[in-house]
Amino acid sequence: MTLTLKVPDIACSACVSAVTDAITSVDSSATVEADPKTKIVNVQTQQSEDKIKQVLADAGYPPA
Ligand SMILES: [Cu+2]
Repeated sequence: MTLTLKVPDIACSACVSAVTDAITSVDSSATVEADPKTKIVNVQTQQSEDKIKQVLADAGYPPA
């Protein structure tokens, strides 16, 4: 499934890397695109939306 999440705490490319690593740690086949300007994260994943939101929150980037 494809998720579009707003993650306000993404501020730079290091944040993008952290978010991407967090998601791929639970779904190695996930595709993550995150934009520090819009704070939008697009995720293609086999995991549930709840799982991805939980992972992001645990990584310090809670979705809005
Ligand atoms: Cu950053």
